[in-house]
Amino acid sequence: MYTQAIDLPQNHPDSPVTHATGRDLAFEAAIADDRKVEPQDWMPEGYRKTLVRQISQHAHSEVVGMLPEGNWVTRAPSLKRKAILLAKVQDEGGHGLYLYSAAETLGTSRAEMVDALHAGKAKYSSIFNYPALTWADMGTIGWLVDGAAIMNQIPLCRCSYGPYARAMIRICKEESFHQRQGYDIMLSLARGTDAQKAMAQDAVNRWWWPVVMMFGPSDKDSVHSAQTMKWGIKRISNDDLRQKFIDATVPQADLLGLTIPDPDLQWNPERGHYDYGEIDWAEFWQVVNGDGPCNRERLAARVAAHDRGSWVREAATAHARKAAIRERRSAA
Ligand code: FAQ
Repeated sequence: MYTQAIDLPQNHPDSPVTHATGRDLAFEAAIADDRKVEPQDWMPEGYRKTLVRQISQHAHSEVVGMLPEGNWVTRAPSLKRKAILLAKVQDEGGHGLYLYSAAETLGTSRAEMVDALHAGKAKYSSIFNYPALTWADMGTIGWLVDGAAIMNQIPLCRCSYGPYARAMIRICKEESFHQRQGYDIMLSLARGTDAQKAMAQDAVNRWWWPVVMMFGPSDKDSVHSAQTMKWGIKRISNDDLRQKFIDATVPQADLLGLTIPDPDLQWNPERGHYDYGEIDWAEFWQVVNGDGPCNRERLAARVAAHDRGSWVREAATAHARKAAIRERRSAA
């Protein structure tokens, strides 16, 4: 699917210029008819930049998101849980790779995107700047963080940009397993000893509000939503997704016998939704702007992993160069 990246997008600086109005109209028609925009199609520069921003941030989130859970692989309480967690963390790495590939079809290289992350210029999801302190955090991350990620990502399967939409279909299938494995951990803890139930409740208390914030600023403060919704990238607004997530999650918490740490949470029969309390936006922006509990630690871990892997990249490049020389020689 991503071999399309080797074609030049139509508005690449090296592409021949064709009739501007025709290109605009073709793009507008594709959006209006809900057809996919593909890498070879002409697209406005703003559309391309927006996609690179969102897809690369998404890829970085998947890769940084491996850290809180990766930290628990050696401490999983059984071989079965260890194997499941290992597979989950590996899946998140895979999601990062599909997404970097999808972003590369827009004419930006993975090296550029990774450099921007390491330089602190590119964002990744606020949620991964919170610490995973106990085994119950593995259940809560799967249940709530993956649950929120799915809620946000299902509409992205209908995104107007083909490579992103197609990557999201596979990612969402895997995320739904992740959510269920998290809920399964929570069920075991909630049905366990008093200490296990208390551990589960403590994890929910710490993760609930950061997860609610994960959907992004409220619609009135979301700078990109209006345009990205016009372009069919985003299909549902930040606040609407947040509400859908809360409505879906409260009954799941009830089934576990766990309390959601929001005294204002209550069913509103007129709205047909749960009302919920005030979000601490100051905390959200502090974390987004680099000053959350684990921002420095997360970035340092990614930079160190990248540096430690430089010999692998060098060896792979040298191997590819030699293979190409051998192929040329045998063809001559
Ligand atoms: N954290 O105008 P908006 C996962 C920024 S994957 C940090 O509303 P937009 C899987 C936003 O970038 C989780 N920054 O922006 C997993 C913008 O700043 P900019 C990641 C945030 O793009 C599970 C500014 O605020 N998912 O969890 C956040 O229309 C378990 C203004 O905001 C995606 O990336 C935030 N939470 O809407 C992995 C999904 N929210 O760029 C491991 C794709 C907002 O101008 C373990 N992305 N900002 O500098 C999206 O759907 C959108 O980009 C939003 C933000 C909804 C995140």
